[in-house]
Amino acid sequence: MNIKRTLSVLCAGVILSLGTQAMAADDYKLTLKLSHVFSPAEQLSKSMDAVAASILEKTDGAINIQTFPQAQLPAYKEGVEQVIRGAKFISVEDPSFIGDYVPDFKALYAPMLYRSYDEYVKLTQTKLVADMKANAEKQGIKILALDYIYGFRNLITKKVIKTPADLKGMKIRTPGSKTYIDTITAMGAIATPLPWGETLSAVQQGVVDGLEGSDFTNLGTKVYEGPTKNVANTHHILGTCGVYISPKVWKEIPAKYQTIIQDEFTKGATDMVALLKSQHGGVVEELESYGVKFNGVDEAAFRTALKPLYKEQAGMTPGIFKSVFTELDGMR
Ligand code: X3X
Repeated sequence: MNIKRTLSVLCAGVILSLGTQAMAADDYKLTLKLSHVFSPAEQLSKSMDAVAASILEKTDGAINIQTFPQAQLPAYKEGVEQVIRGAKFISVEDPSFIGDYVPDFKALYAPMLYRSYDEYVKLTQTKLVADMKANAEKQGIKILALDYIYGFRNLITKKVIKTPADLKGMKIRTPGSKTYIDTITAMGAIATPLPWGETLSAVQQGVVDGLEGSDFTNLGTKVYEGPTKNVANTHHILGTCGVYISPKVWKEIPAKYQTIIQDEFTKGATDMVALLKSQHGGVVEELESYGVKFNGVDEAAFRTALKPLYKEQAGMTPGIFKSVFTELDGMR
């Protein structure tokens, strides 16, 4: 076959395959189930719904993300396991729940690290965290976002708490990850892990003496209606959620849709942080109008109590805490 004819056959083949890909991309449809534990009244839920709607619209219906709040589907550790298994599933949980697969994320989500939302957001944009995300992808977790911040977590109890000694013997509900259990234990209480769905009844029935969560959680899930009317402003953990999908599922998605999905989740987090910053003052006022009382705490005493947690755990990158503190010091 002469050169000219060979070239024209090759070109026809390339055009055909591009055409098929384009057609495939145009015919492409994917439904993903997105699971989280937040109630529909909380901003996290609203933000996930808004991002899903925007992705559906911008992909002309090709990418349909069905959102499931309040742990209707597997959530927490079980939700992350769905991602690891390669399910068509998006898990929205705080980074402590991917810490079992990439321990360095337990350092990112360690207690009393951040003084503001912005410090955390800036840290997520560093090479240090980019390397952690690359490692997560190797472990089967593609991270689409890390900064769906839902507020600093405080102690929410029946009695006023000011020092670690005040927590002695008190059962405090936490989510089920090691980070929370270690944090509340080090702060002086008896960590009592429960799924969110069992938490308010446990408080009502006196199974626990209190819980810890953000002011947005307090308002959004009506914790304030129960007996735990005292909030100790410990700010012991910055509550934030990441958005996780299987790399196997991700790479099957046509690039043009990947770009839309990534852009919308990135924008959704930026919008949510701005919203919570503007809303926090009003949330505190509204909680106070329901009889919630806020108090300061002996921050130095809690920092001292939490210091042992900045020790590298199994699987962590040597010096990870030093790297995190260096980045944060550089911002201050
Ligand atoms: O993994 C996502 C959150 O960190 C889980 O925190 P949790 O179980 O205290 O739930 C927060 C509430 O706002 C849920 O409504």
